Amino acid sequence: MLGTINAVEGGGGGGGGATGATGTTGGGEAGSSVTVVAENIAFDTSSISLAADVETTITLDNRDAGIQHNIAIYTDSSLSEELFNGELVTGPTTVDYTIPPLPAGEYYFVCIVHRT
Ligand SMILES: [Cu+2]
Repeated sequence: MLGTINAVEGGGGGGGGATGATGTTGGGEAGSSVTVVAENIAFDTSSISLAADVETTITLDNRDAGIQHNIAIYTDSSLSEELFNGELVTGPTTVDYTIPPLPAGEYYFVCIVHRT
């Protein structure tokens, strides 16, 4: 259960920075909140977009009865540097995680129970 987070500067029309605005095709509009569904030990998406530099909310909809999931955020796919680690919740339930502001860039999210 591994996915990527694109933190993009919101407000549209932000100046193209040194990183270049290569845009993610098919990526949704970045917002201040997003919902991720966990079902059958899998997330319903492998890529989410969040607004950069502001506090955001990720809602986890855990539909797996009796199974614990959460969302943790890391700077790279080796999951060595943790930026956020949400509380584990046992499904079926939903939980809102308040995510601290993330600088624009790419991050990785996982369920720590089901990292692989
Ligand atoms: Cu899990």
